[in-house]
Amino acid sequence: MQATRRAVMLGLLAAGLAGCGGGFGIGPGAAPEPAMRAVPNPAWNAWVAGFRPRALGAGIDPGTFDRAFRSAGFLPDVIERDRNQTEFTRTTEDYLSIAASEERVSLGRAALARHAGVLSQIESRYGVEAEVVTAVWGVESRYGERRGDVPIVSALSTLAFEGRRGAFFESQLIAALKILQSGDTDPAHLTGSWAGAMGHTQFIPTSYLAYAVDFNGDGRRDIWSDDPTDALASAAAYLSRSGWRRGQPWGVEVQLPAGFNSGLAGRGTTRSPAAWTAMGVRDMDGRAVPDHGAASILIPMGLAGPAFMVFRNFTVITRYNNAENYVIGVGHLSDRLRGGPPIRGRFPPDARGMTKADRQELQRRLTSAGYDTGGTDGVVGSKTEAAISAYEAANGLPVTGQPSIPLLRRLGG
Ligand SMILES: [Ca+2]
Repeated sequence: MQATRRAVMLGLLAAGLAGCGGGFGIGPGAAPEPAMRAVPNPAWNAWVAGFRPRALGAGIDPGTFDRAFRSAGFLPDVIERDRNQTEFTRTTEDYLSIAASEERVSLGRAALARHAGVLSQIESRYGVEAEVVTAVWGVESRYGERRGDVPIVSALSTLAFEGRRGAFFESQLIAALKILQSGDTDPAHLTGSWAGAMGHTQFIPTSYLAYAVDFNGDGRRDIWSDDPTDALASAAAYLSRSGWRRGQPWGVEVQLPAGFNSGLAGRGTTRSPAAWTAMGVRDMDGRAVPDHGAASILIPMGLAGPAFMVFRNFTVITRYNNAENYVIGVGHLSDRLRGGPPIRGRFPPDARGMTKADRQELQRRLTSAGYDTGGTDGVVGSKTEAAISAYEAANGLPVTGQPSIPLLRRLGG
């Protein structure tokens, strides 16, 4: 989970398009973050003292600054996360297995029903469909379940002090202090992920300042509280101001004609749906795709995997988070929340020659043999690897922690 989130975060931070957190709610590990503890660090204290005049120069008043830092501290775990170089990017299949799992779909439909009134008001005000706002919520924090409890001033000051991308984190820290100065929340409630994404929809502080709204009218833009109203409206405001077109799809799954030139795939090539139709591209029922405006074809797992025709609203979601899997995840989850079907195209076997069904079967067999894989979603995460290692060790095999067809066979039927 950490690696996934981190890869997404880094991608969007590096691209300078950072809107929000990038999928705090995405991950095979259902467990929340372990609590992070501050430890004394004289060098961090010195950095804070040196930062204080810069913050005051940026318009932060001394009282706000001192209140914010009274309970703040250096968080070594944040540095560890930031330096952890084991990041990787999940395949689109794995990403969708998590982002649009049956569980996340059913939780989302329940959330949609529970908040139908306010989501409908948000849709009227901002022109962003309830299912889309709910899908962002689901991917970002699992509908508010994983908002993050890391103190933001501590996390951002630790990252700014550490120095790698220090300027970026210092600007986020100043934005966080502005949030406190505005009175929208107080230091105890200013919490989020280790890299500074906050609340139900995982806004980073600068995005909060630019887009957060007080939708329930209590005078505070509160994206942290149990009531998701302001956070959902803020996400809608963000998408709306990024150019969202109501009633238009983000994309549709399509089938490509035999011999389709994969060089035409990618966001860099845009054509009208009619032009794609003329080339033989069809929706999954074999019909021409209606004209939703200029469109690109995406084949995130190559020609052997599913294909999507994507439109302007795809690009709007990239303003929130530029990772392609993220946008497909949010878009597809919104379709599922609207009652749409799962992805119909086949996914190719992974690098080990295993399909998702193989990986799920392996997880089921390990589970029945008494090794906890943390679920049977077909996504190989740290729990599945640990289960494989434990099985291998107990059976006198070389310990690899890696799934394989021979291992699946060895585990029998
Ligand atoms: Ca409010």
